[in-house]
Amino acid sequence: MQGETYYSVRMRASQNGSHEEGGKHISGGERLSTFGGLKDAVNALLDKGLSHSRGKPDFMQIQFEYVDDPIRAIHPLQIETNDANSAEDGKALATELLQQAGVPGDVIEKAFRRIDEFSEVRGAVLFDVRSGKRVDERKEKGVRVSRLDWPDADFREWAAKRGVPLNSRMKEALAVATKVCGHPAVIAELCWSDDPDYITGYVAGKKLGYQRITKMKEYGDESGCRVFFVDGSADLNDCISYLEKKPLFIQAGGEPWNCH
Ligand code: WAQ
Ligand code: MG
Repeated sequence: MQGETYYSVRMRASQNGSHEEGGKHISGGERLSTFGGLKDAVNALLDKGLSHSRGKPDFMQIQFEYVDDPIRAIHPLQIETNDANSAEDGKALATELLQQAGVPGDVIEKAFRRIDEFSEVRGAVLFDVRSGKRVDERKEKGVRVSRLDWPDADFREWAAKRGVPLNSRMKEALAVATKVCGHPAVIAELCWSDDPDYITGYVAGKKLGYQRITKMKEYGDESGCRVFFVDGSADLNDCISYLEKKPLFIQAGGEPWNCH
């Protein structure tokens, strides 16, 4: 990967107009690609946005741009799967795991109380573990983790070694969580999909790893969330710029996750 030139490729799709016009968010995606791989990357993102369980988009934007920054490769977080019998169980388990990662109980409660509002955001919400307040000031846009990718051959090898199914959604989520937890200001992440046909979610943390939770909501429910619990006394501009701009590959043979 070293020495090659890479491009950040991003897609967003919505229905009933663009996101700016108040359209419904359908799908988003991000990749890192060589020049030669651009056609495949754009096509993969086009497919992702066109065939989505949240609906048919009438607005889509796909763009690529040159990445003028060396790209590091880091090792994916450890993964574990926790079974939950109901959405209620799943949320209780998520609360426990977030606490284990160092998020105070009252802060978790405050975040859960605002979860409907956060589910309207098309990126992630940054939530301060000190004040129990949202601190990203990005409104319905949120913070979108970009400039990351996990080369497929490496993912396949990683999955085969662990007997993990080749689930592209898990691959993407684990890549996001690994990048997110790589920043020192991030204490933990809470996420579940806004897709009505996917009910597994996760809590992730540096030491905790990527803890999947098999049921976080009911089938048919179109509300998801992505909350990054951060230490509000840290430099949050640095954190946001890392999440949006710092290019990163996930690679089984890469550096340990705790680098930045
Ligand atoms: N950066 C920030 N926020 C994002 C990003 C990103 N790159 N991608 C998605 N989001 C936010 C956004 O608000 C979405 O509405 C929400 O997260 C859910 O995104 O089996 O599929 O892509 O191990 O629907 C987790 C479990 C699946 C996977 C999560 O999320 C597994 C999922 P989705
Ligand atoms: Mg989604």
